[in-house]
Amino acid sequence: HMADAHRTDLMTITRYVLNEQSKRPESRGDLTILLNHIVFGCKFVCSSVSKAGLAKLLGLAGETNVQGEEQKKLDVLSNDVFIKALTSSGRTCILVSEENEEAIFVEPSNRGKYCVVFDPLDGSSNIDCGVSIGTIFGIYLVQDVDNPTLDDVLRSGREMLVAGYCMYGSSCTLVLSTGGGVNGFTLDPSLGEFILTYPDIKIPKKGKIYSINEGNARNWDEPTKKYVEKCKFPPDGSSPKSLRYIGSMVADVHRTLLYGGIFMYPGDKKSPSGKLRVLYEVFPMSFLMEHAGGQAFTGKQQALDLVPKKIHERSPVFLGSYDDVDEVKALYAAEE
Ligand code: AHM
Ligand code: MG
Repeated sequence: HMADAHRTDLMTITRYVLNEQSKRPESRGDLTILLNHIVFGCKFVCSSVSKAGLAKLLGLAGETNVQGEEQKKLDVLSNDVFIKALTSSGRTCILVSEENEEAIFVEPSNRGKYCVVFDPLDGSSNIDCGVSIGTIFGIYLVQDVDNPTLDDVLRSGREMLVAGYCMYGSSCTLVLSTGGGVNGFTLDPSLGEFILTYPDIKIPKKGKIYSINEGNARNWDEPTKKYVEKCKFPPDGSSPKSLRYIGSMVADVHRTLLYGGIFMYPGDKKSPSGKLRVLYEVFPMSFLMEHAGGQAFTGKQQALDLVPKKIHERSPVFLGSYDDVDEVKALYAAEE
C-alpha cells in the first residue's frame, strides 16, 4: 500500500548519496563519507540554533560552562564544529571558512582528496532575532593529494564538484547538488535523518519576486537601477513584482529556488565588488541555480566562470530564474 511505503521506505540523504555513488563504479565512497560529516555538522548547528534563543533567555550566553570556558558565540561554535567534522572525516586537505583569515591545510595523517569551502553560519544579522540563517558549502577535488596548494581552491566555479546549503528555518532543510540535479532534504527531528522532500528541484523559468537591499539604492549602478525600476513599473503594463528580502542569503536563495524570481547583491559606488564572497557564497549558490535551470551573473560574466585570486574575494551577483537574470544581462550589455 502506497501510504505504508511512504512511511517505511524513506529516501534518507545517506541512501541518496550512496545511490549516486553506485552510478560511478570507480568511486570508493570517499565523497559519501565526507558528505556524512557535513550532514553531522548541519545537524549539530541546527540543534544549537534552535536552543540558542532559550539559552539567551536563561542568561547562559556569555557565561562560563563546566570546563570554565566562555560560552561560545553561535558562529564561532558552528565554525569549530565544521572544522572538526571535516578534518576528522579523513577526506579533506584544504578548508576555507569565512571565519578563518587563512586557509587551513589538514595535517598529512588526516588528509584526503577534497577541498571544502564554507560559510558555517551565514546571515549573522539574523541570529539574535531567530530569523532563518544557514550554512553554505562547496567541494573541490585537490589536484595533487601529496602537494595541496591554494591554487586548488582558487579555481573557477565550474570546477566545483558538489555545492549545497542547509537552512535553519521553520524546519531544517538541506539542498544539495552533486553535479546532476538539485535535491532538497528536510531534517526529521524524531529520526535525526534528512529525508528527501524536494526531489529534482527546477526553478521556474520566470518569477514574480525580486530580492535586494534597497537601502543601497543611491549607490547602485545604472543597470541595477533600471532593473529594479522595471520590477516596480513594468514597461509592458504587466503587474509589478513583489519585493522580498530577508538579509540571509540562504533563506533568500532558497525562496528564489522554490518560487522563482531574482536575488541580487550588486556592486555599488561604495563597494564595487558588492558584499558576498565568491568561494563560499556566490559559487555554491550559482552552482545550485544553474543545476536547477536558472542562472547567475556578476554584471560582467556568468558567475561560475569567475576565477578568484584571493580566498575571501567578493563579487556582485544576480541569480535566479533564467528569464529574470537574462533581463539584467540585457541591461548590462546595453551599457557597453
Ligand atoms: P554575513 O556573512 O555577515 O552574515 O553577511 C552575509 C549576508 C548574506 O546572508 C546576505 O545575503 C547579506 O549579508 C545581506 O547583506 P545586507 O545586510 O547588506 O543586505
Ligand atoms: Mg557570510
